[in-house]
Amino acid sequence: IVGGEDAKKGEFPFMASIQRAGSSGSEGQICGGSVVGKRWILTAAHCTVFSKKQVQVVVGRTDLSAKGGQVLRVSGFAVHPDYDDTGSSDVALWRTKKRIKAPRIALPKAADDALEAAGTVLTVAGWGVESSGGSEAPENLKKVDVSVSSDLECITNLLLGFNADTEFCASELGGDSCQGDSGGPIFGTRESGKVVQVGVVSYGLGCAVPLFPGVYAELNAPGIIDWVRATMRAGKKAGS
Ligand code: 4AZ
Repeated sequence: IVGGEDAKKGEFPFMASIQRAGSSGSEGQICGGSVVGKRWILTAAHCTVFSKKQVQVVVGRTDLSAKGGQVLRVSGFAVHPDYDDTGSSDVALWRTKKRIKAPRIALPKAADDALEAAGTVLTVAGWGVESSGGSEAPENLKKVDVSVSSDLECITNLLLGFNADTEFCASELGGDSCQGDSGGPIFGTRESGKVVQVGVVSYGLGCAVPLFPGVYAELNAPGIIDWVRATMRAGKKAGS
């Protein structure tokens, strides 16, 4: 996360860190994720670059170098069938071997489309680097507020393959998601006060580059949320 600030301990209990198996602290951090089911972690398709034996998921920790929380191995991945090399439909689900002892974040309903309107302020959290091309990732979870971009504000991302049907953009002057935040959630708050995940950190041209808002996979896009729900319903048959 570029800009923003440290998350407080326990502030985002649904956050997951996806890491190389056997690593400790932020050293093996690959991607972010979110707890969406008893055994399911939602992340980006482009985060499934290692085999299931090479990864672990850490939940229940704000400071990755601290003790506590839960370290889980995964029994399989399911990658969205429409994921392609332009980065469209960049969502995947990882099934954990054991039940996850952390609360889940709510997935969006149709009415939550309102949270994707241009100008809406959403929050993105992660353990990614703090500047474009940065090498050292923080141990403590960070968060930053970003505003949903209009289609016009996002037009520069067409150069990168932006697909307005399944993705949205969001930005903040001096603030953005960045490398290592991929797969993590961007979320907003319903009028009721309930936190709901709106998207998944996907890609961008650098981080916090003016005129290039960060790009997020849009959970409420046709074919995305349905696939997430159907995959979880299919249970352990999903993933490989
Ligand atoms: C990355 O490399 C990455 N600012 C993720 C998000 C953004 C840029 C890069 C968006 O994983």
